[in-house]
Amino acid sequence: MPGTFDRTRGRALTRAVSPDFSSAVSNFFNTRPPNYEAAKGSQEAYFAALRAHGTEVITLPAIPGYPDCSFTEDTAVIIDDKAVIPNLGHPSRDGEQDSIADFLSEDFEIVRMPKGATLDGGDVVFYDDRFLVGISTRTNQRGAVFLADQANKSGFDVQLFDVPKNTLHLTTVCSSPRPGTIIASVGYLKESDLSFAEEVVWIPEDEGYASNTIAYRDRIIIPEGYKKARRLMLDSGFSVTTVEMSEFREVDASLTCLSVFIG
Ligand code: CIR
Repeated sequence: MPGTFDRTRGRALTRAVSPDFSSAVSNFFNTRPPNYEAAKGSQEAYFAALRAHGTEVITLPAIPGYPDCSFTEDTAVIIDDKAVIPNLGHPSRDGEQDSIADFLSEDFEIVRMPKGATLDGGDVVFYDDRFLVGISTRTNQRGAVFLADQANKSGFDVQLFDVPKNTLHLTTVCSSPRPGTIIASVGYLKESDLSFAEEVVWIPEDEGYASNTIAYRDRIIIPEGYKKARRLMLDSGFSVTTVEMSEFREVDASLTCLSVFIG
């Protein structure tokens, strides 16, 4: 069973936007109250973009009382035939993972994290032979080490990062769209952090939100409205699709947050 790491992106596990979306956690961007209807429209456009690239989109219903439940990336990390189910790092979100675990138990061995360890899947990026794992306000040392141990057992290396305090997750400031390539935001990660990568595409800090991408070989999805980032992607040989993400940005969420790829 292939996982996120092989970039097949055959199936995406997603969840409908919560009707309580206006109460979603927002610790960083937060310039205005988020709008439920607009977020629903954005999510539809996002699903259409995934489908246009060949992904089957599976959408679970929203969970009452969990305004952030559409950010399924945080609720599971797929490593080969295992699904590591974390304890989410924000108390208002812990619990979202339970029905995800039920769903995934059909196809994956479920590995639960011990009490006291926390991790959001948004702190995990797969790069070729290794998992990059961020320690952040959501992912604690125990959570990162637990994930690292699971990845090592499956034969993958792990590189730990300290996620800068002025951003939410590792995926907020970098992604690996194709083998050998990392896209990273200036001002958050340093060249020395990424010396293992064959190619790093640096996105200017004022467009750093566009360092979070989803790609299918040389076809990449980026958020709408980031002209410099778009130019850089084209120059790096990608064809580009954009999705309007401003509603999700208000609550610190990026493109990858809206899915966990499960095959
Ligand atoms: C939160 O603060 O948890 C949500 N409002 C946003 C989560 C974004 N998820 C992600 O980056 N993987």
